[in-house]
Amino acid sequence: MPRALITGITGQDGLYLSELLIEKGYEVFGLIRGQNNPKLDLVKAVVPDVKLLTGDLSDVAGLTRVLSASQPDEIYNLGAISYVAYSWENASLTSDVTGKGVLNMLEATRQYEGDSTEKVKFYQASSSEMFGKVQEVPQSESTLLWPRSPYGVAKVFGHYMTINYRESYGMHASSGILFNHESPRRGPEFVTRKVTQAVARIKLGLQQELVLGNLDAKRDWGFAGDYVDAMWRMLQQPVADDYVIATGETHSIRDLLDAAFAAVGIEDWTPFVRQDPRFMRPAEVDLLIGDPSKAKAVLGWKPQVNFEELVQMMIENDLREQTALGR
Ligand code: NAP
Ligand code: G4F
Repeated sequence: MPRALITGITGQDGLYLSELLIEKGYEVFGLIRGQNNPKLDLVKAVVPDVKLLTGDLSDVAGLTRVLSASQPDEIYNLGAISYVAYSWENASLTSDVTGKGVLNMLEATRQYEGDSTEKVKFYQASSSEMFGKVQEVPQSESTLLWPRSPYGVAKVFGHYMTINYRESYGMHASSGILFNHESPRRGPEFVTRKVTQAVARIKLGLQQELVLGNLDAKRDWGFAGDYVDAMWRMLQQPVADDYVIATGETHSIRDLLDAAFAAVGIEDWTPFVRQDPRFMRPAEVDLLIGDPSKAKAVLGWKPQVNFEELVQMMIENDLREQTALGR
């Protein structure tokens, strides 16, 4: 039975990846932080077979202990402070966790691997946010990185550290440059879920208004369930490498509003949406669109859920959830 360790087990991707690996027959260990993590019950309910170990990405001694306890064949480093807007207010903490945390995981892995000839396979959750002020359209593995947020800068550090550990120590360390991926498990602070939750509540008469920032930014949005499959495929390759994972389509926040309101039968959303500078960012990433052709050719990966299906899935989930809540 292969063993996998996942950091960020309580997050959107951690849950989908745990389900996938358990279905494939893995013994799965998850790193959970804090002495009373509020998402512990959710993890236990969704993936009861995952074995949880406590630790924090900023504590390398704790990570070393977690590696000895779990003895993993594969490590998926998904843990991060992942909310871009929050990263300006907490730049130093974001650098420590989202940036230096990657180095801590790589170093703990290198020490755990020791002189063994069996390579531990390491996955780093890199991000399309690294492309920032994009230097090429669409963005591929060779596009110059130009991050626009403290989060993006921290991800660039983690990305290049992963490549450096691969090149310096021959580690099987791969980096997935994943474009935005969403699901009914997406945190409500991200724009897709904020919109689908609000649209469901407006439809049910529980909310009157949706307040947003920049409506013109464009994102390449895919389904998280498809993207965790790409992570697993990367670690099954004989040689580690970097891959862009994306749909190759882009949509603006306005397109998202069109699709979400249309899904509940509202054609004109303008009476319900207000813009507020509070949600504007100090520096914006205007356009993301990925070129996933390398992942298609090498990993045999392609997205299964398109933009309209994704929005429909999230709206249906939020209508169910908000109906049950009823307030
Ligand atoms: P998410 O839902 O925000 O989950 C982040 C996870 O990181 C949570 O489990 C969180 O645990 C954990 N974490 C935060 N600080 C930590 C710390 N100090 N030590 C250990 N764990 C910590 O993120 P996601 O959407 O699943 O994304 C997974 C990874 O992919 C992240 O690295 C993200 O930056 C990256 N990524 C995401 C996307 C996307 O569109 N979703 C795209 C590209 C890259 P708590 O519950 O304890 O807070
Ligand atoms: O949903 P968002 O917060 O996602 P963002 O910033 O693209 O970051 C996500 O994707 C990255 C991959 O590219 C990940 F690495 C990262 O961890 C995260 O998962 O914002 C998307 C867009 C932005 O342009 C933002 O300015 O939506 C715009 N937006 C407009 N109004 C808003 C809002 N975003 C949020 N969160 N809230 C708003 O009210």
